[in-house]
Amino acid sequence: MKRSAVPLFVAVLLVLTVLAACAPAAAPAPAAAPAAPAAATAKTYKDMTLCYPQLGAESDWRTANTASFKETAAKLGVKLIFSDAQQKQENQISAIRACIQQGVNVIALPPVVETGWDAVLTEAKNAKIPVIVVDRSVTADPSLYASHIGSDMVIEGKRAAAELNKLLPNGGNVLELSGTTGSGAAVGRAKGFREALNPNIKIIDSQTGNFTRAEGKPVMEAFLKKYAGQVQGVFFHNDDMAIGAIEAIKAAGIKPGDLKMVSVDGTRGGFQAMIDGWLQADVECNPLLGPQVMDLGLKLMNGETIVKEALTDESVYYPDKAKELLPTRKY
Ligand code: GYE
Repeated sequence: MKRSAVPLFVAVLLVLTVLAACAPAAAPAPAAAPAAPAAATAKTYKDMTLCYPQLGAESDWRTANTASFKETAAKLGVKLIFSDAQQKQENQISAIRACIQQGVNVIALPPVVETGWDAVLTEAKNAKIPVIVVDRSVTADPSLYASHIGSDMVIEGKRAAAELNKLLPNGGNVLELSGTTGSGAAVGRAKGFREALNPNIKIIDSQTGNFTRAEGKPVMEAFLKKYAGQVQGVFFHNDDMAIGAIEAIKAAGIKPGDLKMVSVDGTRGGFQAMIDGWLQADVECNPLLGPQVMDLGLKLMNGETIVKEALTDESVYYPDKAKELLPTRKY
């Protein structure tokens, strides 16, 4: 051991000297680490935990909306914290509080009703968690949320009125099956409908069917008993209530087209009701909001400014194209 130690030392020294001689002479040490380009530090979808306290599972629209969030999150690698509030605001509020506790990056809130959000939105703001209001609107001060993305419910109501104006050129009596009381969707649709309806068309009654088939049917049954022979048209705030009501209408012996009927959503069920002659028009309301919300969420995480109000581009569907379009419908 002792004898070989010296030659080995000499050999190592020799190798090091040769290496030093071969090394490029003027390789200046970088003065300072260059600033990392923005893209390298930017957050990606994989960094995002998104809270989505869904309001319920009351309609086909809602089912499609839920699927859009779940599928988009899975595709992009976003961690989704999903819950179903069963149409109860207090459940949505507790779900939001749980998400604040967990320190999520973004909360996307589809509010079941418009009012009563100030306290929990303030809590989120204090915790520095941005909230994107999705689908229905809130009455809270806009400084309490980052953005609202969804449909213009007033325009949808106006579109429905324009259809009934065409369907009942000589006027008449119409009924309204409205959505969940106090929801942005029901408030907006009712408002737009009244603003655009011709003065010769009278809304003789309006009752809520809570956006469900189960509640739409008995409301229609009661209407048909009360107003037998006095009604020419119906405005449904969504397709599910229309589908429930159509059962009651059929049972009453009324034939397709006897009543002029217009609905909102443009679900497959609504398309089938147009094909079967029950609905004369279906105002589109697009539930596939997952991609847009996650895009806005990511922008917020990266400190970018986003639009305060993003309204979905929508149209009206009619029976003449319903058969052709039904197979292409995604919800
Ligand atoms: O029209 C209805 C659902 O808020 C736009 O809620 C949404 C409405 C939709 O239950 O079907």
